Amino acid sequence: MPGVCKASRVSSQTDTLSRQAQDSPTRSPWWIGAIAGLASAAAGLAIGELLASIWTSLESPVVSVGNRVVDNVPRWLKTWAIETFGTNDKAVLLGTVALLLAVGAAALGILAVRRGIRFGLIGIGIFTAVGMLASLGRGSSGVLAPLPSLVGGLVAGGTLALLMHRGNLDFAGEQAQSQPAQTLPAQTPPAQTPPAQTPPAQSMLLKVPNRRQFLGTAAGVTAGAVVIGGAARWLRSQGVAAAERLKIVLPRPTNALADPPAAVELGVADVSPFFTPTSEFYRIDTALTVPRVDPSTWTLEVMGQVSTPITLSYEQLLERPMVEADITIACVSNEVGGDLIGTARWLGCRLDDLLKEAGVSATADQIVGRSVDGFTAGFPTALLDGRDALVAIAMNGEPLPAKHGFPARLIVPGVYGYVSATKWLSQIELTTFEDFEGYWIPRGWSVEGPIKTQSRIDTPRNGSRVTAGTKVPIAGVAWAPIRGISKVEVRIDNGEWQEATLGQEYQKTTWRQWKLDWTPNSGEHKIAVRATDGEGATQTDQLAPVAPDGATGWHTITVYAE
Ligand SMILES: Nc1nc2c(c(=O)[nH]1)N[C@H]1C(S)=C(S)[C@@H](COP(=O)(O)O)O[C@H]1N2
Ligand SMILES: [Mo]
Repeated sequence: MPGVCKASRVSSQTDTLSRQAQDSPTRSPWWIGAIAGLASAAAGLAIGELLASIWTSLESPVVSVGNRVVDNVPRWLKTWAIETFGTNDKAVLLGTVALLLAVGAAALGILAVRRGIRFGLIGIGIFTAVGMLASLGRGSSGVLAPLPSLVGGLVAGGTLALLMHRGNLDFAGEQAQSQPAQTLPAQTPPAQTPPAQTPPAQSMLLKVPNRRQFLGTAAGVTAGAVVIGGAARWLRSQGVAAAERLKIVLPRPTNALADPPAAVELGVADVSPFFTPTSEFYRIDTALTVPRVDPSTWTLEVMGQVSTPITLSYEQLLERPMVEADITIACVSNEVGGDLIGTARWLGCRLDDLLKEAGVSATADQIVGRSVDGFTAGFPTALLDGRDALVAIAMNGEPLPAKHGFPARLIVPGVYGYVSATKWLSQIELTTFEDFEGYWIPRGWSVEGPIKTQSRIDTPRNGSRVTAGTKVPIAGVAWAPIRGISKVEVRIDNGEWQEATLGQEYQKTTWRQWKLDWTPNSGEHKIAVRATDGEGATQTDQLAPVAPDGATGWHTITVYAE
């Protein structure tokens, strides 16, 4: 290797000669190309991340591509991803995008080293174009949106050129193509031309790959990318900290609710608590990275078919009369027995008051919430029938966490989140169903999404073992907001339906705990549950998938008593 190093410090006048005096293969091993490609991609991506963390309205290229995937995946694939990866679906998607990018980058690097740099540059150009196009989707920040991909692409291309130059790889392709005969000497048995016998003068004429210099530069570039990427992450986390440091003092509600009666809980271990702790509250949204909204510049606009459009700052919103309401919200993608549901004490201003002030035109029949990231969800104006629909700013006594919609979101009792619960709310638009479709509607989900009556067995767990001959509580939750729950029944092994004990009646907008004591005989048992809502309608046994408007069927489990 040291000899090779010296060989690279050859003066340019010998270059022409060196091409003819070629006596070692110019073909670099594949991994040299892979490293060149990966290091170039890392440099480009790090710069893209950095730009996106400095201008928080810009998306990083990976996130842009991921977001366009999210927006365009077919319904079955989305359902499958939620089923398979649960709330990790986002990490899986971003990981997949990153992996494909890495494979592509390595392949381009190999191509560049073997066939010439222009192939690598064309490839980088294609990746850059994809990133730029992807940045133009929902919630795009306008003409600047493609900037992280564009600059990242230029940096990646420049890095590739630099690496190939430093490694003396930039002629390899030409030589290999234009003078194939030069590879012939390599086929000569080494014994006949041992390296030691090569005259020094001749080896100095070679323009041969310089591995040490190449690897040194690649290591430097990679270290730089890691540092820049780390700085980008840190910058982003500072943004969050800034919002949290604001130490928001929550306004007092005008209707301060007492705690729910203790008897809403039945004291059975392993049953969902009445209030879902915020840290365990399910999270579902299309946002690959949680929008970090600065409350000092954020505004909420009420516009569209209204007589007096309103714009509120965060401070002004907090000055409005605030009410508390205990509401169970659920996701339409919740399978029978699933856990995409939770109950919280929400604090917010009443949507009906706000809209009264704005003066909704008689022509409007849809209320659309729009998020800072472009997500939209719409529900009928008819839902403002006195129920506690809120522009919520807090849950369970704390300002909304970023992932649950800080600084404000909509909460509408009785309808699934995808038509109502817009997080990171920036606009409330009054429009018509004819004129506008919310985010999920063109993707095949139902226009209206009333929450279906459901019940779930929390304990015992499906497939678990229980002790025969001892008392085993069967317990869980049932919900039918805003109709309320009037009865829950349990059926064991196709026996009679037995009425369960219910947690104390509290509010129709929340779920109810239920339990039934059971003393199993040894053997396998099937347990099913069904609820009856406050209007006397019993949950259907008809199985329906989550799409297009929510799953139905009885949650049924199998346990083994021994
Ligand atoms: N901005 C935004 N708001 C959104 C969504 C979204 O994708 N983007 N998803 C909705 C859906 S489908 C549901 S079920 C609820 C979930 O709210 P949570 O994550 O706070 O539980 O948020 C709703 N609000
Ligand atoms: Mo949802």
